[in-house]
Amino acid sequence: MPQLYIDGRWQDAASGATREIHCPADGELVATVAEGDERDAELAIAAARAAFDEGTWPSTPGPERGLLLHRLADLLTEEKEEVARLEALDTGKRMVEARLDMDDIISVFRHFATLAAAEAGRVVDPGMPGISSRVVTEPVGVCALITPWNYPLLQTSWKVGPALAAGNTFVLKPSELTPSTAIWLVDALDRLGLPKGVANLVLGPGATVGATMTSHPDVDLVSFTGGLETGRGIMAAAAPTVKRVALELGGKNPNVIFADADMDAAIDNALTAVFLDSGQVCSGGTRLVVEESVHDQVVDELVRRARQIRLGGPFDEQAETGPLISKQHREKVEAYVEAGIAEGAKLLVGGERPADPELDKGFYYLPTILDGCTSEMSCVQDESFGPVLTVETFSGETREAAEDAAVAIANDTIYGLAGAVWSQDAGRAERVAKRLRHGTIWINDYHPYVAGAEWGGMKQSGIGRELGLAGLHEYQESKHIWHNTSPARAGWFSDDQA
Ligand code: TXE
Repeated sequence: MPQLYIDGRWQDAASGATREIHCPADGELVATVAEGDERDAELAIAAARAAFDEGTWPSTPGPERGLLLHRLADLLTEEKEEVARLEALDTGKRMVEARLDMDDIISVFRHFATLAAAEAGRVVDPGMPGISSRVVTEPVGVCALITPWNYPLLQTSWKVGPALAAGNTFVLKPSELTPSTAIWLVDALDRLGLPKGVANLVLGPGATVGATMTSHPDVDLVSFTGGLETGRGIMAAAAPTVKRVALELGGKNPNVIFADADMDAAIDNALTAVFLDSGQVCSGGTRLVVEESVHDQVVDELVRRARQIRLGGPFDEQAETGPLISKQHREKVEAYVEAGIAEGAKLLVGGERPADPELDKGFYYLPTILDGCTSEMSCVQDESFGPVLTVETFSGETREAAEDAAVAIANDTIYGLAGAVWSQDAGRAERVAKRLRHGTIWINDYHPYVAGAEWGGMKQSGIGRELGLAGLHEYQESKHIWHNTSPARAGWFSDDQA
């Protein structure tokens, strides 16, 4: 079956090229999909442009757009098990995680469905008789949506949900490694009767399909989630035509544990923070920043627990986390750990592939902890995107000095996506949370999020916000309409004829 979806039609790549998708857990062939290039991207952009300029979707009333998103959520609810299976096979993640992702995606579509129906604009009172002034929102236009491989459909829903809610048309390019659930998504939109040209799907490499989408003059907005280097390139590619750009570029997220924390909860959550999904989470708590007086207690327990983490594929019910996405990615993580050790970090556990021969066919890597780290080390500053925890220690003579020391370490990064603070002193936890320069802060928790709250990064973690209200506004233009109901001469220039 062809898998590019352009102008309401399924088609093969113009070149006829295909790509094999293999499960990272065991190397099994999962699918063979079309591999598009610049020509396919051009066709898709033209279809999205025409659907925006001449089609009905941008002017479809908000409640109707919301209804379509509710029906999409219903369809995903019905087909959840199959879609979770597609996601698990492409990514290698466990079914239990893929099912949770589906629940999150359903709530994301419902969130934007509700916002689409509620969007009302606002009236401004200029204080002048006969003048009505109001601010209305309109869709931005053609959106280029580019997504990564770690949470393929979830990250897509954060973009497709608001893009459709606001009345835009789009071209979607998922990661070339994980296309299956994007194919399901556009097929679902087709079955729900979305007008042709509104949703378009082009599979293929970033360097060709992605580059066309981010530089093409007919694209109005680029929303990208992925790596920092790619994000910098996309911003530059979008600059000549001054596109709107929304970027989510990962993080180097501090998990700060004070000595007065609930230790049992803090330690258990520190494991989830970094080792969930093998560390392939942009908001993962990869930097443990722990008060010196409890360092040994915390780190000894983390090492003991990390040794017990069971690795396995999507359908292994005993597994607690899965493989890395690819051979290249595992090599990158290995190089990162080696560099950390060379710079003086102390390897406490992991640092190698598992010995279990059953895991040989997958890209597995053991949960790894590096102690004695400092801010200058590359393993502390660079994103590994793997199951690697670095440990830094702080102390202070006084309560304030300890807080200052923790905050200084936690903010010493070019990133600013997420972080956590653990303390049973609510005042301290709030003070520190306020001072952390990261877009999401958990207090005495790690990882949960809700579709109603904004998500995104400060500093080089990105531009703009997804989810919440701001996540819809990224996809909207504001227009001010000034209406004079009693037109009269401006009277500014003299009129000799009068
Ligand atoms: O991501 P890329 P990669 C981080 C993580 C990882 C690193 C590299 O640190 O190790 O990024 O991963 C498309 N124009 N994150 O190489 O390249 C590409 O096809 C337009 C963090 O897999 O950023 C894919 O669809 N598009 C992250 C998407 O960009 C281009 C999640 C992401 O790929 C392009 C994943 C180009 N020139 C990795 N080049 C997060 N923030 O959650 C590539 N792409």
